[in-house]
Amino acid sequence: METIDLRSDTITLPTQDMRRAIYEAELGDDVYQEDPTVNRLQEESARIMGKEASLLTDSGTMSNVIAVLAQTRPGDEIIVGSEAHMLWYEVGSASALGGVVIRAVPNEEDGRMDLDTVEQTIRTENIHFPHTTLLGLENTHNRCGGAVLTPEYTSATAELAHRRGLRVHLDGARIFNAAVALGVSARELAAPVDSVCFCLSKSLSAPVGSLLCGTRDFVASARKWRKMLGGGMRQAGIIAAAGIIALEDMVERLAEDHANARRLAQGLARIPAITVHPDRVQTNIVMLELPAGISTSDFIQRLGRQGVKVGSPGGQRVRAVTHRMVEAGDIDEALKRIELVATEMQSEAR
Ligand code: TLP
Repeated sequence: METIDLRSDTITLPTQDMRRAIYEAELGDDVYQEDPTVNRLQEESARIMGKEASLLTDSGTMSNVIAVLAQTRPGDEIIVGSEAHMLWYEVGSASALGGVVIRAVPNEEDGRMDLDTVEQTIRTENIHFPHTTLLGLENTHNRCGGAVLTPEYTSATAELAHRRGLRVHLDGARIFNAAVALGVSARELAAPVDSVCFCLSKSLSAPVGSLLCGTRDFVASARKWRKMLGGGMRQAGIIAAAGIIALEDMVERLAEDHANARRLAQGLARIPAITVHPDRVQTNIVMLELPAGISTSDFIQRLGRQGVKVGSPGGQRVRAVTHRMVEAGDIDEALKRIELVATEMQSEAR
């Protein structure tokens, strides 16, 4: 039985072209900024995002914490959505390493935060209060089921933040999914923000890496913070080489992953034990909900024994992510196996 792995798009393996590019990459010591392949990737990334400069980091997590370290001071407060990756899945790094207080504003189901609530959450000047100095956005929004933020929403949010003296960081781990879904450029989505990061290693299929983009001064400071975190790499061109292929060849095909996610959601909607909203599926993430009588961890284990791997963001919710290594036929096969397990478990629960 072939395994269908829908846990994350991070599981994608490098393509043959990437492996060839890695093999042939021209290399140098990137701590001296002498790796030509890293330099090329960074220049290209900055151009694509419409920023002055960019920096290759080890991971999305590293980019996000560097964005905080470079734009805040210990004791500051930062605002992120209540479902933000920076809040849930980054081991508290912004607080532990950056010494900042994290304030969460509720995320709507579509990944947005209500702007009046954001405005009320920003601190005024008061001897007792920390300074609110950074606002974090996420596009696409992971825990909100891959929801996209439009350029208009991003502009309105950044305009509010800037008016109140905050900088804005965009966690664009999957910004190209958002760009493809909306039919706009990543540059348009990133234009209103001060810093933006995106990942090479998720739906773009490269093995490692994230790019953190912003002004030249910001990137110079980010480079220093990256060194402090131990993220100064040497012949990192072997990573960058695959990243360049990712940017050239892997963006347009994301529409296929989105179509497969819709196909999955539509199929799931026909399974009585499962609640899903196909109309909310905008990119490559599908969130489904199990009834109270079915244990999420048992469901995931039993499905795993049927050769379908999925994950859970908590509670009764299950997450399935489409990517380059699953095709429409795999989605149909996964649906059959999911139906089998869900129907069995529901009848046992009665
Ligand atoms: N997300 C991973 C897990 O950490 C949950 C996944 O499988 O989706 N920002 C966003 C929006 C992300 O979804 C992720 C990874 C990151 C940042 C962190 O990237 P990495 O894994 O490169 O540190």
